[in-house]
Amino acid sequence: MHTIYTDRHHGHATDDLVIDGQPIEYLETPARAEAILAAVRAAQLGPIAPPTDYGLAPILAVHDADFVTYLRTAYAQGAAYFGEPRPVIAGRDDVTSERAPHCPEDFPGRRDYYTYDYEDPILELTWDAAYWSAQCALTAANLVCNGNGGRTTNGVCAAYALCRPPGHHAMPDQYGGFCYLNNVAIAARYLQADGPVAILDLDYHHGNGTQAIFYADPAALFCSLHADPEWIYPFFWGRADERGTGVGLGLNHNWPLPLHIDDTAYLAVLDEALGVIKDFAPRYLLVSLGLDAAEGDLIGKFRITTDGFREIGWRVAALGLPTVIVQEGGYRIETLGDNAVAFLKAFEA
Ligand code: Q9C
Ligand code: ZN
Repeated sequence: MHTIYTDRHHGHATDDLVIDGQPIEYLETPARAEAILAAVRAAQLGPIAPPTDYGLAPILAVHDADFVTYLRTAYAQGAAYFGEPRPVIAGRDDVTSERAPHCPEDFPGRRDYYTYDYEDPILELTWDAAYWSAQCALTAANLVCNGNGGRTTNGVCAAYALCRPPGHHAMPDQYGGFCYLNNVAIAARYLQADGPVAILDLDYHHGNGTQAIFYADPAALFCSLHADPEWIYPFFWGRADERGTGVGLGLNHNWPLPLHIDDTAYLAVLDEALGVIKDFAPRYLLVSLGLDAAEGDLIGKFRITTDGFREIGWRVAALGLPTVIVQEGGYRIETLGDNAVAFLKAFEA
């Protein structure tokens, strides 16, 4: 299987970042992607290739143009406003479900309008990292729709986008949850030119951005297994009764799960989701591969083992669909590589 990767994410790094005199702990680090890359290389999964540049058009097919302009210019706007360059971080201190009816003209107003979160920094090279992360997903999508991604033993085409920063929390016009551009949604919208798509979100957190983007879309099925948002980020989205709207009604499926769920219980729920995807019979499948469902994750509290990820890989591959696998979260550096490779190798077998 091809892996699409670029080191353009390195500039989006908060190492040694101090904000208002306080060092910040930000677990979405370059070391995450590097650990997965090293494991993919060691396991000889297949060619590792850089992304092709598909430009802004496929990004603007998902995200609001003014939001994209803001992301591109926020760092410079902040530097002009503060009189010195510094990380742009929202002025609130918690996640919000509120969406203001109006976007302010001034910098701090726009800054807080375009995120629902509070801890994600926009650094000098954040836009660059987010842009190329999205291009990784698009490049993997192109390999799959052209049939060049490498085939599994049952003849199905699949490719892996080693994206960083992740994407599934990014809304059409708001960033949050370590995510700026919704990589999986950008790839999915692109592939919809060929027919309906299904998105299976396995990240520990609910994929609220992806859900929002396709909520009224009759050509996209969204299935997400995640920690119950009653307790866990993103809190305001991810309940089982969120089923889609209008012509998309019935095509959104959430499985909020108890903390500390183990392989056996998780796999039983996964089988339900796979049944829903099978019935929908999409042209393509996209997997939001979060590895923060792993046992011992620094943020997630599930107990999925490396054997569990292998079994998940087998079962998803058994759908026999051309598949784009997009990296999302996962924060325990020590096991990220093993779990990614367990899933990806199993997917190929
Ligand atoms: N101090 C993804 O996994 N809150 N995003 C974490 C830890 C945000 C996770 C708080 C969690 C976002 C892609
Ligand atoms: Zn996550």
